[in-house]
Amino acid sequence: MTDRQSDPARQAGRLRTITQHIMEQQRAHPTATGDFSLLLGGLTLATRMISANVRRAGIAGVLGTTGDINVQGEVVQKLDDIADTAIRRCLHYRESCGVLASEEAPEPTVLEHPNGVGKYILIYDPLDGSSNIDVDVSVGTIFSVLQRTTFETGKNAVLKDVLQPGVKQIAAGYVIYGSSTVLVYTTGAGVHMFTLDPMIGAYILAAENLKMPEVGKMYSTNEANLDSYPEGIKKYLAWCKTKDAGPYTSRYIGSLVADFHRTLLKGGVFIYPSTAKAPKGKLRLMCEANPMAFIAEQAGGMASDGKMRILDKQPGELHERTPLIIGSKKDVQRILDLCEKHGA
Ligand code: P6P
Repeated sequence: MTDRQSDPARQAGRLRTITQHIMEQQRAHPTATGDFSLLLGGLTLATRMISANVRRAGIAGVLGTTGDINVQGEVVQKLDDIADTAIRRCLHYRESCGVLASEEAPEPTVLEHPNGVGKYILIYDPLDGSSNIDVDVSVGTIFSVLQRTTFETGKNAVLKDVLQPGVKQIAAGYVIYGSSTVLVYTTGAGVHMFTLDPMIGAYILAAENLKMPEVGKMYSTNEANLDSYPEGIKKYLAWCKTKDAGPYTSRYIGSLVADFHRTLLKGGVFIYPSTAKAPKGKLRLMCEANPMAFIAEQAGGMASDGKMRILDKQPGELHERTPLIIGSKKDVQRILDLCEKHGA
């Protein structure tokens, strides 16, 4: 290696953008036609727009609510609307995208293109954790990509096409708008992480093939709901507090993307089980649990609803909720064993 090549500055200067990385991933799929890169390119553009808005929220007059209530029965934050609009605007003309299914909208939207309907379905939560925006807690965009199985455009046919189990995802990811804007995604060939450089507006590769620690020392759950938790979860949380366990540390931010991102990097487990207030769980199967489960499994972790693998669940409706136990394999397995013995 010549001096120049070994020069750290030169090494440090080597960078790979997400666009390049997606193209490389695309080439790894022999049947790939570039359509997939077209879709992900539109999505990364939208998240750059969302990041710019989130970072100026307090001065751009975009804090607070629109006064509307969404299909989830939640008050819509102004930034929810801005994020959803950004994604729709950036994906509308990407011919590979045929259907948009937003957490903010009651039904999927079919995108008509001159050459017909695109082959991909994008399911997304435009801004998860948005109730935390006004207090400057990290929020995020979560996305899941499926392939259309039929190209019928009738409302029921489209919905049937969208309601596929998580195991059918061809890509999933999230962007966390935190101390920096970080994008994590998988196409089934490992989990890769990028940091947005605001100076040049490009996502730069930070880490490839991320692996979740096999066991962690952190659990993440809203213990205010403990009384109504399933018995198996209660037993696990009690164990975490014992000397035998270490004990564990509790960390809960109340923003799924932030709690999951920490679990991915540091290990441990995030638990949102059924509660008295949310008997079927609070988190959405298709736009939250499935994408995070795909990433977790690609990073060597696990994701379950307490009884079955998240990715095997057949959705019955677009905005279906699910309990979610996700994180390090050994932690999740310990919970599942206790749930089997004491009740999930
Ligand atoms: P709780 C945010 O509203 C969210 O949908 C997830 O991002 C987060 O994990 C969860 O709800 C927090 O719910 O009931 O603990 O406030």
